[in-house]
Amino acid sequence: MLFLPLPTGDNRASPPFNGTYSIFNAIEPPITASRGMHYVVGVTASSDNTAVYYDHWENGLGTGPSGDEVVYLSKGQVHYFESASIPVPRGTNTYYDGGDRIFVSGSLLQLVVSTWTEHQGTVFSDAWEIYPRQAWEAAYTIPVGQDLASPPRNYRDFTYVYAVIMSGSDNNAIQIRNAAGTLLASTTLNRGKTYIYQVLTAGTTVSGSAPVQVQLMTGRRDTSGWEMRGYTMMPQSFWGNSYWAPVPSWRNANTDVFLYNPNSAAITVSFEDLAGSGSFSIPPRQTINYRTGTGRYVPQNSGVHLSSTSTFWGIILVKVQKLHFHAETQRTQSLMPRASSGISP
Ligand SMILES: [Ca+2]
Ligand SMILES: [Ca+2]
Repeated sequence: MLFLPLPTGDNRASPPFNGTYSIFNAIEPPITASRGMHYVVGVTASSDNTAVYYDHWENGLGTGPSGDEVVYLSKGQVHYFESASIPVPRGTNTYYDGGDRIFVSGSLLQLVVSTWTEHQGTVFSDAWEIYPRQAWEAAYTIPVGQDLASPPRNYRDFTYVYAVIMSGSDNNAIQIRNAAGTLLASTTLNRGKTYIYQVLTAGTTVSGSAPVQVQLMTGRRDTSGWEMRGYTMMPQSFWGNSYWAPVPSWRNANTDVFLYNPNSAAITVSFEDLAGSGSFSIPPRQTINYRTGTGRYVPQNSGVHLSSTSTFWGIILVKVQKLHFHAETQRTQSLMPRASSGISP
């Protein structure tokens, strides 16, 4: 079972958010709200006779293999649920959108969500890989925050960082804390409902009294243009101390990896790529990128192996220059632990 994240319509009381529209509009205003939002869900079946039950929130969420629509897929078949011009503010008319539920029987389903504003279109968007409800946990640590955009790091890609937190059950007590453990915000979410939090500092933690899923929307805006990126957060219990980052740089695209040390002591991270190997240190509860640690981006045609004696995690960022748009599109990815990726060095 999956819950679709990134709704256009869930509001936080103060400051007001009209769901993801408000985030897009914060990164690159003004975006015309009256043109609405676009939302696409792409699903791929891993075996024949896969039944995909689509359950809209607008008429209430059901449980188990039920919903408002059933699609049958064969192995490798792709299907899209897509809506255009979803109103802002949202209202309750039916669209394919965040807050809906998908139940799958017959196979594992690969599911990717993309959303954008109709005003700006797909040049200002990204895609999020969505984990099934069974893979959610109740504790997450966000490896990036808006403080990274300032000195000494100057990682401008994180000028804006928003966490979009969704609950899979009713009466889920959500707490947001900084890396030192100080409570920053709290709320209670029901099933399929969302809370948006602007992440000011790297290492901010999200916890629930029951499992949640957490998506990130990050952005920058300056004289060279604007850009937005999306990430799906991995629960902290899945973090490890050895990763393969399988995304190389290529012509006109630089790949970087942002690594967070959740420990109370500095850790040493060893790296190996096609250009060589070495190690660098990450201070306690801080984030540094591959370029800072190694002096270079991930080389072309090269993956990266990263390991440490302690737990850490990170996200991969690819910057693709698209000069015609005077903006950038990008691919993003979260680091997968070696144990779950099945890749051997
Ligand atoms: Ca819907
Ligand atoms: Ca329904």
